[in-house]
Amino acid sequence: MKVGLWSVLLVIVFTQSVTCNYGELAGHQIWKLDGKESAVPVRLLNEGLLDVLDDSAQSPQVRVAPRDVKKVQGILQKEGLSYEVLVHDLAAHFKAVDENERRRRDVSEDSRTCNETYCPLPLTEDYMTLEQMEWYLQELNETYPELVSLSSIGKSHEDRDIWLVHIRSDNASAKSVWIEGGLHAREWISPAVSLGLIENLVNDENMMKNFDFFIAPMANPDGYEYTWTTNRMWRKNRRLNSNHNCDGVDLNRNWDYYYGTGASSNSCSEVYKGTSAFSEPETHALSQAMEKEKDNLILVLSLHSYGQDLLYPWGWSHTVDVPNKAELINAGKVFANGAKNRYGKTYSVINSAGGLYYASGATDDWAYGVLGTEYVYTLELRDDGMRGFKLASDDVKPSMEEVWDGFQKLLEHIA
Ligand code: 0X9
Ligand code: ZN
Repeated sequence: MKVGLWSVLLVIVFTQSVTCNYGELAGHQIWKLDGKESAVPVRLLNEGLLDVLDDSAQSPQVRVAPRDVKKVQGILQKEGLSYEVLVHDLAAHFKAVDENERRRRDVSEDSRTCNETYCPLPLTEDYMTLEQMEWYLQELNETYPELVSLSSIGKSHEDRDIWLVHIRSDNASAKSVWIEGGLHAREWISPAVSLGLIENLVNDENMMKNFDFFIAPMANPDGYEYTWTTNRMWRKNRRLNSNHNCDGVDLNRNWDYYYGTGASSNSCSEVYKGTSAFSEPETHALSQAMEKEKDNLILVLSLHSYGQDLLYPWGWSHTVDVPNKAELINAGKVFANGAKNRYGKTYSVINSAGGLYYASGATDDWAYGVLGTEYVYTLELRDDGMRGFKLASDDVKPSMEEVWDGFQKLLEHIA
């Protein structure tokens, strides 16, 4: 009897702890819009009226908060755009998805809990909490003292460390590769794949012959923590803006290159650019650390989700081409072919602004335009829209594997 009661309580505690990050999403709807060519979704995104989830798809999917449903309906009607409601209540939808996942995997809260001496590190099997990631990085540092150095390159708005992993080459003329993960909080697959790349790299001597690697797997720790505790769909950092109804800055609109031309000045927007370029401690820390390596950098890869696209610059303009556009497409296809081999997933090589949407102040444009790095991409990871940001944990391992495959081919090509 006692055992029975405990199991009921444990299930309740577990269910509550994994679903409390949906509270703010009650009544939020997901709509599929007609009209890929329309500029309306991005206009409404800038105005803070909706959240564009995947604009590369044939029919863009957007999230609309209950307070904005009527207003957005009216605007779409006026613009002659139709839509279909895919999800009526995102909180209820996510709970149902979790319930299925829980039945399938029988995850226990123990698999997430660290104590002073032990921390479970699922790595390829599940998304890790921030605590688990930090534990993993410390262990990595201790296990490979010759090869790896771990340093904090700065602090987030809420005073968390932004970690940089340096995996050293013993070749003095090696070029450097920079990988950024987790800039957008809800894109959980991004830090997961970044850690997967680290794990593969430290076990592969070949790659170190030609390249030095700098990897910041968790560029937005406050936002990530917030997606675990409070709002699973949080994208921005945790800056408290002067308008307290709407906090956060989009860290991929805050870099100092064509800052503000394709971003929002409205703090309620998911693409709010902040008060000035590099106003945010996270982008400030990342850019300073990148500057130090700039003379040697050959590749900058910023990991995001979702869409399965490899985006090349520019993002600030779709009429101006980068000088080495043909080679970026060529090398991008080498990545995509490599990534397709194992599981048949297609990654499309497209221009940021033309193929996705016009947006400035992102890591990629800054690395290309200011640092002058030759190969620069934003990689939008799995999936193609079925699960979106709520990608199941059984996608973690195959995502890591296919990106590793593509990444190796890309580096062979660059070398
Ligand atoms: O909008 C973004 O910041 C990226 N897409 S995401 O869905 N992960 O938010 C794409 C950024 C592409 N690069 C530029 N526009 N410069
Ligand atoms: Zn992103």
